[in-house]
Amino acid sequence: MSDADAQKRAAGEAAAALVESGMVVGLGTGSTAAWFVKALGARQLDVTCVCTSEATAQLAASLGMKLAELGETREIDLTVDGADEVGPGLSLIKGGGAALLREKLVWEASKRCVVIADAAKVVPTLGKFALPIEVVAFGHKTTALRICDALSECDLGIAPRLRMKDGQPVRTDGGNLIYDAACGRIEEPAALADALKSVTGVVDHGLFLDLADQALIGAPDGVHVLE
Ligand code: ABF
Repeated sequence: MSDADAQKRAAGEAAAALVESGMVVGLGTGSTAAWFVKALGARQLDVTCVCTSEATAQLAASLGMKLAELGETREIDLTVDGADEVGPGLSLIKGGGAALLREKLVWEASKRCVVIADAAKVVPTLGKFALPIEVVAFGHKTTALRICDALSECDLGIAPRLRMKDGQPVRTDGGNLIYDAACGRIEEPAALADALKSVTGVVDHGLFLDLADQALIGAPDGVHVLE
């Protein structure tokens, strides 16, 4: 197991210890979140889980965990999820796993959100990881041109790239497409978030601002808590 994997596992297992019987729990997506799901499943608590992706739902179901659709339970008590970058004030870039929309919907329906990550994800400024932007498939190339304009208005003169896999555009669980914008440095995340959401055809983006209550960061000397 690599150092990063060991750190992801430690963070995931630490987050699983936060869960109490009777809770409604949001389950994140990605390899770090998978460690959390496995550790939670092993505890065999009486919890109801709301998943942020089909992949997570399959993993949770395979572990015999009780699942419910978003909106079919009382308010979610705690959501635990990974991230691609953890920046100042627990600002995040998410969406590397193409699950950002369902993730953000679950996060915004949760009383408390805890992000789990390995140490390399912690950055002084967001943006080195290309910002995922989810767009509807219809007319996506024209939407990408308008995204360019929005980025330019934020002094980010870069062109977003359609995310591809095996020669085909990546589709989200909801059937949308993902464009990735290699911003480099995002000095004004809130302004960029507003600009992107104003673009017709953009469903959402991977900037998670003022949504994380705490971060559990796996590091060589243990798990650090950021708040
Ligand atoms: C998911 O976790 C995504 O939003 C994010 O891209 C991913 C991070 O993946 P990993 O935990 O595998 O590094 O929530």
